[in-house]
Amino acid sequence: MSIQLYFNPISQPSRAVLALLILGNIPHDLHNIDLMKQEQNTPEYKKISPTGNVPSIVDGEIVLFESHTILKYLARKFKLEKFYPSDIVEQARLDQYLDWHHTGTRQITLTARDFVFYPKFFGKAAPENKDERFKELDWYLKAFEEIFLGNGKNKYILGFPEPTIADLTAICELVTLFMLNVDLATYPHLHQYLKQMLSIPEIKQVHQHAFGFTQKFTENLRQEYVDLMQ
Ligand SMILES: N[C@@H](CCC(=O)N[C@@H](CS)C(=O)NCC(=O)O)C(=O)O
Repeated sequence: MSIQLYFNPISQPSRAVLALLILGNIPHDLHNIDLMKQEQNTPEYKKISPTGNVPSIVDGEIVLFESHTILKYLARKFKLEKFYPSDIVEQARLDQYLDWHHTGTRQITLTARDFVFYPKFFGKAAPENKDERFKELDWYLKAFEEIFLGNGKNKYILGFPEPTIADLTAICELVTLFMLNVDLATYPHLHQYLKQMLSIPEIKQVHQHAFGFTQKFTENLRQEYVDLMQ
């Protein structure tokens, strides 16, 4: 039976789950939830995801929300050992990143939401503490480089030899840096990591829609982003 994925291609955690479904050759059907039309808040969808968020999945009787829960479930169910090892110590090492991600790397999306997305699409005023928020973001990006990429020593998060679910979730957030037009020269290890991850065709593929969207409304989009997505 195919996994039913409820998602939106602009949503970072949705893309992470989609990437694993594709890379893991897991049979699946896609159900696009239009966030602009508030489809995430319909009573029908809330039976699947009571938080009113994407992504969520239905696997027969099993209904799950929260992307990291879904990623671990799929990797375990389909025995995708290289994406999420069965060894509990290795799992715990990866879980460190997965937990940090929600309040760490996810700052990228929260910053893009408050300073780009809401003002542009909903006419909402950007917060006044811009300098403070961008300083905080800079701290998180440098922490990502140092702690998880070992300042360039690690090809993949925490030195795993191949991309894991930690990398799948991370890259989806990092691509959102494009919306902020951040200069990647400030983060050389992150830049290198983006190059590596986006050289995987399936990973690039899941970001095409979101990138097209970014290209449409970002003035003076940096050439380095276009190069990464070519
Ligand atoms: N921690 C959740 C985050 C899910 C989330 O924030 N999804 C956003 C899209 S990226 C959403 O569905 N937002 C709906 C809304 O804001 O109403 C996960 O990892 O799945």
